[in-house]
Amino acid sequence: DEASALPEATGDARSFRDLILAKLTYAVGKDPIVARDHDWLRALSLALRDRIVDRWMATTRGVYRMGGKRVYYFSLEFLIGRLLKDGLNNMGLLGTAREALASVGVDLDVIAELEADAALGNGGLGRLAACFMESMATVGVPAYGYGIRYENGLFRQNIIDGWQTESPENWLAYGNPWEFPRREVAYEIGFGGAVEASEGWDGSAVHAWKPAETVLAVAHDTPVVGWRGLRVNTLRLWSARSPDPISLDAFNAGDHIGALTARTKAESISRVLYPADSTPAGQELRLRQEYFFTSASLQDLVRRHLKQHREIRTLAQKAAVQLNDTHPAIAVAELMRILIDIHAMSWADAFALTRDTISYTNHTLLPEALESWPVPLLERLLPRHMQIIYAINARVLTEARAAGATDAMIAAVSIIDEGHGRRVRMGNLAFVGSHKVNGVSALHSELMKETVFRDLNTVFPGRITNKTNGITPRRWLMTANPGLAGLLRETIGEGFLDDAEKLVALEPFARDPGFQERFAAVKHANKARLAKTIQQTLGLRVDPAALFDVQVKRMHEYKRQLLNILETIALYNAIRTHPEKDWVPRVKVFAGKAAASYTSAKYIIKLINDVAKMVNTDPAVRNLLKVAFLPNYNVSLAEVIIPAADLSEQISTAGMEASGTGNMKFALNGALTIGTLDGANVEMRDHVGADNIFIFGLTAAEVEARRAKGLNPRANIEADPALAEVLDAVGSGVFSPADPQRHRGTVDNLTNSDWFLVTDDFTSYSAMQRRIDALWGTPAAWREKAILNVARMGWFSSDRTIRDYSDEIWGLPTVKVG
Ligand code: 26Y
Repeated sequence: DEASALPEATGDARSFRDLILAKLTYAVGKDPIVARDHDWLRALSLALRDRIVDRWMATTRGVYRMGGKRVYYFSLEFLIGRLLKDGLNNMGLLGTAREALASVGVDLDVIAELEADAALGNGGLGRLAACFMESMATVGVPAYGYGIRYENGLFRQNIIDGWQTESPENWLAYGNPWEFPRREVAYEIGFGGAVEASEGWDGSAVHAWKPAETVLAVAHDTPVVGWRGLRVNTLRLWSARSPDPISLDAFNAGDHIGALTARTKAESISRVLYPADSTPAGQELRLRQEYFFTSASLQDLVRRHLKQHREIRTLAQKAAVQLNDTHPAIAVAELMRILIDIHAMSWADAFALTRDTISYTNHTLLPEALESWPVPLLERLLPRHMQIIYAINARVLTEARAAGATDAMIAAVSIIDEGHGRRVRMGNLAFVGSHKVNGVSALHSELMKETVFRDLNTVFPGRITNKTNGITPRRWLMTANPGLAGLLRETIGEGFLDDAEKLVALEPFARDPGFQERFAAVKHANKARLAKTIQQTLGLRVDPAALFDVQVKRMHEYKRQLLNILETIALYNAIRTHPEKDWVPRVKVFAGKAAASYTSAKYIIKLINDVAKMVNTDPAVRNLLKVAFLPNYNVSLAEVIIPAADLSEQISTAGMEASGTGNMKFALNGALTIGTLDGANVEMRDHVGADNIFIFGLTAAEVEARRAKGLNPRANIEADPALAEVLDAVGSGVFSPADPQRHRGTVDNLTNSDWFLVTDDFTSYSAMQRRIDALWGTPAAWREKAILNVARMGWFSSDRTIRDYSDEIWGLPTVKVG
């Protein structure tokens, strides 16, 4: 019969199969003979969760007994993606689960694809938080991630006739097998109302905030398992609930909708992720989200501390709060409020304790991305916090004066921006309330000292420190690229699994023809898989033998997808004019979401799709060039695209990309990088060697100098006939014949202002692409460089980053794994 044709599970796989079957029966409520793929996915996830929970309890108990310091990572975003394969891999159960499922006729890879992609973040900052959570569990940092359990994460991007449209993403539609709702862990979060001042026993002023409105924050815990399952930490996400589910008075009076408005308003706080990652929303709901999760998290950790240690004064010895950008910066005022108003601490003691507890990571220098809130809004929503902010500011400014600050410096270090209708600068608040403030790459941290925080750095020297970003090699190498991970294991042994820097052992194989062949075969298989995805989603056939040239990331003018597509057009023109040359076949892959309101970024998406339409169907191109814009870029799609790339595009205007982390993922997977000296690209060049990365374009200093003296895009265009031809074509509607004016605005903007220096860097970018073509013609030389990239990228493991934070910011010991 059919069942006997299935492979027999043995050993561990047999007991795991039994656990899966028990979950299917008793938790999912399905008989195996009628179970569908989603049922199997749920059963498997619950079975894995059981195994994780055993370790979770052991870890949590151990941490409690040790009585040591815990890290609290406060982030409005956690871009986690799928958890099944990564969890299985870290628990050492990937093979076991595959065999267990095969024995009941189910394909692990098929059901794993059904898991929702948890997109509770926009891009780099949110994904960094997810990598950090995994690395903290791996290196033995007892940590809690704190954030919001958005019901709807980042929007789904649809491409309709080449235009982006957005629709809601419903990641909870099939339930979430990983989380544990903790209805008993609920905190009251106040908004509005007034502050009552009275006299304390010693004559000092006592402040009591009486909020007008209260929302409940309910905890949902997800275990986060580290490599080899040695430690499991907790991601605690807050969901907003109304204390009054319904207004019965309104209901009884016949107002059935009005009876629910208070509830709807309260619950809207955790409804949806703000989908912008550079222009602050500036809206009240966003500020509510920020305060909601920050207050709940601080209440939670203070309660945990007091329960165990009984004494609030030791908080900084037992808790390190890391602020992921300014989004939770209100924590400075909220912790002060808790210490002073609730625990009756003196101002000086409270401020010292706050500063010793909190530290802050900055992720951007873009002035328009720095959060600031209008004073009247903060005053209305959080009146007590506004008082505390004024009081902090007065003391900081006094300190600054004493240190010899000029009026200009005072204006710059002030938490209140008096220049733009009185606003609270959240970056300054976070800075003065932290013992350490870090940037995310060496260049970015230096620029922080010279630009946004120049004067704060003078008043508080030594506070700014660098912690170069990293990525978890478990998800981004082992899970995403099992072919490469397997080859590496056979070649250099298992050491690199526990310590990514051991990848250097690969260096001696870089020129080995046999190894090169096997390395290339893995890459080819990954490219064939991506080619299949491209065929399925776009109906476009691409050749896995072509050079796969990839730019995937959020759509932003400073990331310069426009530079890439303009150069693609130049290449298209050149192929048509010189069909006799031996062009390197290329596939240009793009993916990325634009914020819904970011019009110019949406036009760039449309331009890429317009170009794709023409190039992909032009017989004169003879398949030498294909352009693919893959819709709905997310973590799961990244896991397919990145291992398949030959060339990684990291071409931001120098000085504007704080770090980048996609750059690291590509290089670790054996892509060569074409990039500017921006963010972590600089350190990547130092590690992989200048011969193994293609650096072009202006430096950050040169960009600054050109902007200072005035940009001259017209001169740039005149000096490069190929560029002039491209802009003429785009501007006159060659790629948009039905609407010739469509891309006029994009071209005019480049010609007249070009803030991102696309025309300044075009010529050197284009020249570098032709050098890359030449190298591609010598496969042995290309492969050698690619292998050296893999060998030398270990330092960019987020395990290293977390050890740096532990040593230099949190004051925590870490463990070696394996
Ligand atoms: C204020 C609000 C609109 C906002 C929301 C999200 C502002 C910024 C963001 C997200 C920023 C972000 O993702 N920044 C990226 O952080 C990465 C991790 O450090 C860096 O690698 C990357 O260069 C930086 O752009």
